[in-house]
Amino acid sequence: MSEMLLKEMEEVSLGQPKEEEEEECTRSFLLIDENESLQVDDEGHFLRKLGCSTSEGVKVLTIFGNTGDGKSHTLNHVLFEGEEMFATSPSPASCTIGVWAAYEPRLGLIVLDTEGLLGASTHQNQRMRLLLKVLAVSDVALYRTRAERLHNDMFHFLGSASAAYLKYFTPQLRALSSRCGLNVPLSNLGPAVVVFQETSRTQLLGHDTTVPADIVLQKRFHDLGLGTEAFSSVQYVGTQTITPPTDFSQLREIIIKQVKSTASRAPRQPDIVFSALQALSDRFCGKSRMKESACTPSFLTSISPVRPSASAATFVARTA
Ligand SMILES: Nc1nc2c(ncn2[C@@H]2O[C@H](COP(=O)(O)OP(=O)(O)OP(=O)(O)O)[C@@H](O)[C@H]2O)c(=O)[nH]1
Ligand SMILES: [Mg+2]
Repeated sequence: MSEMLLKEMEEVSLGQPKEEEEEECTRSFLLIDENESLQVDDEGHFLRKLGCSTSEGVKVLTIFGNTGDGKSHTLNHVLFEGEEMFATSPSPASCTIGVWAAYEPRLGLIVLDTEGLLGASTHQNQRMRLLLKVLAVSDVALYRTRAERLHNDMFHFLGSASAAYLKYFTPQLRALSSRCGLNVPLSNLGPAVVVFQETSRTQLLGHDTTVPADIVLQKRFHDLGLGTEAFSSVQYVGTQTITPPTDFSQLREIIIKQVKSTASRAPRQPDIVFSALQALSDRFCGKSRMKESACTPSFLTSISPVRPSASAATFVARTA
């Protein structure tokens, strides 16, 4: 099945990497700019920038969270041994703009760093749509927060993302499910979410109750009337830092487990990740074509589905 589907994807001729691009593999590169424009020309260019070959099976991890909460710092420490793979900054202005990419070869992991939420951008809908597109190609979505108590904005972001994911990708997921004879709920095909909270003064979720933290998290979604059906799992990892440095060991352990797990999704060829991103970029553009209703998150109303089958590659690729 997967071979047949893979034949639908174009063959990529890699050629010799250019010297300047070989050097770039030690740093992340801008994959999608703040205007949602892909910054690589084709699959070959994408692979050269990442420094990985088309034969390697990869997964995708993307980090989300509010600006300045340490997303880039977390990726550097959890996945790149503290190397400044993703730029960080002590400046009061947002640091990461758009979506940046790097490759972790030992895990076979494409790592995406994103523009922070609640930043100064005046294009909130555009940013949300950009984040949703990268969520759609992700196997693991990491949400980083330094809130001493979990704020509703995180639940609203994840709940809205789940709703949008289901709304726009359910037909493709159903088609894939029946074509592949998968006897699993659709949610098993969505990304796994890991919420990473770091506190300094407050106790972690689940500390003062016998109820596990993951269940406490689910209850918050429920109480806010938000669903997480699109996600294959929603897991909580907390660490309290009284004296720095931050202990990332539990987070790293859980991420490695998620990346290595093939329970709901197997690694796929990296060029397919690019094809899926390109298809999503073509399909979802900025012109508003949908009517807004009271219960529709505003960013959804600015998504324009143009070619209904275009993003099927993402889901096809996930089970290849
Ligand atoms: N020592 C220490 N510094 C941290 C930690 N997390 C973040 N920082 C610092 O805090 C500043 C902001 O962190 P970033 O990783 O740039 O934050 P960000 O979430 O990526 O911000 P945006 O890119 O603007 O969305 C940087 O100077 C980091 O070095 C941490 O756990 N320990
Ligand atoms: Mg950053």
